[in-house]
Amino acid sequence: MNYVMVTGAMGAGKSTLIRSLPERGVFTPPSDVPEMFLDNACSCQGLQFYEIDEPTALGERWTDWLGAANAFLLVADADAGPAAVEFLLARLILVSSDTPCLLVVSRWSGGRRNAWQLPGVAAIELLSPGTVLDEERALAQPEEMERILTQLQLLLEVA
Ligand SMILES: Nc1nc2c(ncn2[C@@H]2O[C@H](COP(=O)(O)OP(=O)(O)O)[C@@H](O)[C@H]2O)c(=O)[nH]1
Ligand SMILES: [Mg+2]
Repeated sequence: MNYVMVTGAMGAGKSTLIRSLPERGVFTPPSDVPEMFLDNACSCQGLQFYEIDEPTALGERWTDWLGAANAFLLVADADAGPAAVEFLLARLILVSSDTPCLLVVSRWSGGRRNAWQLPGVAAIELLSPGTVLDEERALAQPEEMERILTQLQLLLEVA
């Protein structure tokens, strides 16, 4: 089973991304990790997605959950800039340097894509501002989600 840890700063767009996955199924927790309360997790196309926000990922208590990931999906807010993800990225590399990291830059409305080519990032996907459902929630475009899922599967195949 392949586990994808969705992480990033608070408000970056992690929950939006998980909510936008097509055909969301039940999450099966990895074995050999302490039982923890996840506020967002699901399966999709054979992948198990779970959200861990930056402050939690930086702490020691969830280290096993970081180690359980077969891929990291690091969500960054385009407006915050690449420097804002460097600290968390360093932590991911420290815990699991062989685990591929897909960087998804959310709310992308154009700019210098190359600036996001950070060390430790295996691939970058840009996610444009999706559809706003209501004041609290947005939803990404299905074609963009397909693109992200394809890239993830690719990274997992070569890993
Ligand atoms: N317009 C727009 N709003 C977004 C987008 N992604 C997230 N948001 C909004 O930003 C807020 C935080 O997003 P959320 O996915 O909950 O972030 P999380 O803290 O990383 O899980 C929510 O109000 C979302 O509706 C986006 O692509 N476009
Ligand atoms: Mg969230």
